[in-house]
Amino acid sequence: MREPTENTEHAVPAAPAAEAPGRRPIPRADALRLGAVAGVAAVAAFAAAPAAAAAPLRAASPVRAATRVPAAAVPLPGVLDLYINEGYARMVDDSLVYQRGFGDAPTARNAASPSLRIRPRVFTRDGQVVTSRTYPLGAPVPANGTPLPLGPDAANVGQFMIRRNYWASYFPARTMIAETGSTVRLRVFNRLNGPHELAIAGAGSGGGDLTTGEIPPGGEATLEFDAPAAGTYVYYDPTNEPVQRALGLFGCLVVMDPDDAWKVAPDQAGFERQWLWVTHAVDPGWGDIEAAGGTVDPEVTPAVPRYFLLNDRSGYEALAHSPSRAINLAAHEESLVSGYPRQIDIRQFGEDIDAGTIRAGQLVRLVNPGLVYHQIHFHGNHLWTVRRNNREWPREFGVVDDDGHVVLQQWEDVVELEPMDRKDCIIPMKRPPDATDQVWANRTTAWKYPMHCHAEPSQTAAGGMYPGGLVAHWELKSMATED
Ligand SMILES: [Cu+2]
Repeated sequence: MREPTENTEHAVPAAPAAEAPGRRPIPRADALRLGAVAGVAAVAAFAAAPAAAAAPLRAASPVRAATRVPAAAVPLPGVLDLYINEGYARMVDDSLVYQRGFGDAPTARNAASPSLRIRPRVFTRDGQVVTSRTYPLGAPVPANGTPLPLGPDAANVGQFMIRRNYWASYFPARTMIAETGSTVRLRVFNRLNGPHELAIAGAGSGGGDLTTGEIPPGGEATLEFDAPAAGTYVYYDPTNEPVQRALGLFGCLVVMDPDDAWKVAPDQAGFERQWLWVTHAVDPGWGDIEAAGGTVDPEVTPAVPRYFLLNDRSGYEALAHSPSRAINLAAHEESLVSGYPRQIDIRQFGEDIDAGTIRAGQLVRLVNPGLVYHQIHFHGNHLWTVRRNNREWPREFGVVDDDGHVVLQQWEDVVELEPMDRKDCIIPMKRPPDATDQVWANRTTAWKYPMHCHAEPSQTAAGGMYPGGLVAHWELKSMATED
């Protein structure tokens, strides 16, 4: 049931911020925009950084001997380095498509495995940057992604008692997690021939954006800021919006309170574990234009996405039906919602039953850094949407916004997700309402339900190959068998 975590792998030592002589805290307003400079001068922006020369060089990712190995920068304690790289990413039909991304290490354009997304990192309150796919750090990780229950619910046949504040959750590549009270320190290297930028939508004071500002070709920039309020954020390159984002320059920042790590936000919905679902739509035509040195003008060349990804997987790979055990395991851990049924009214956020147990569902953070409107549709259970773009929706006196959307917490079997949208939803993991007693009492295997996007083109790959696109499923487990 318990597996060793990867929490300590590649851990960066804590920045001795408090002890560093001459450290002057950077006022928040100043920290929001430290600006971009070419060369290494930006290092000076981190006044607290100890002697960089003492830190060991980080090895570049392995490449073929014939390929020139790009040099990685000397890492700084407590600072996450992001490399704006380019390369060719494999799609679900084995096509190679030109993409860009914020990677872990400098890689060449022709690298077999270009670094186009970071491994998940956690910025802790005590100043560390920890490489970890799971959070909370140190919490037990659910095998295959599925949290085991505490035990049967004696009052409700076929249902289970859920552990309170117990299980860690897995996060996909591209994720940064920041604990509230932490300071996020980023250094961004632009390795490409055009200007780029890293911005974080809605993470600034007053709900504004944070940004490095423009980073010239070959240049670097730093960005340091206090973790914003608990919530779900998108970091991305707003250059020639939405082109650079669509080419892959995006990721997610999730902010959580480490003292209350099983809630969406303070006083908000509790959950058993959480899932971060990041959608992406890939237009190979746009990639071809930029790869050839051109600049996409969306007016001249409207986007025609041909691949639709969930946590960077599509179709049979997103569904964990691929020949690769590693891909299948990652899909189960990061995307394919699973758990044991529990008696619940999800509108009672985190109702205590007995000590150590809770009535709660699972949180799905839906994020769309891509190009197209998605319609996230679940069979089996409806979802209860609690927040959009980190704003709580009301429980009563709902309103209709300027776009005609109802703003009210409600049951939804289709959750609309506009480009740059973030919605926090709870899936109850409950007995499906139309399962009769006789059927339910005789259940012996897991019940699996589809999730598919109702925007039908997103179900395809390369214009066909249905269902090769944005799909998933979720599972209500059964203790009756080892399913
Ligand atoms: Cu359906």
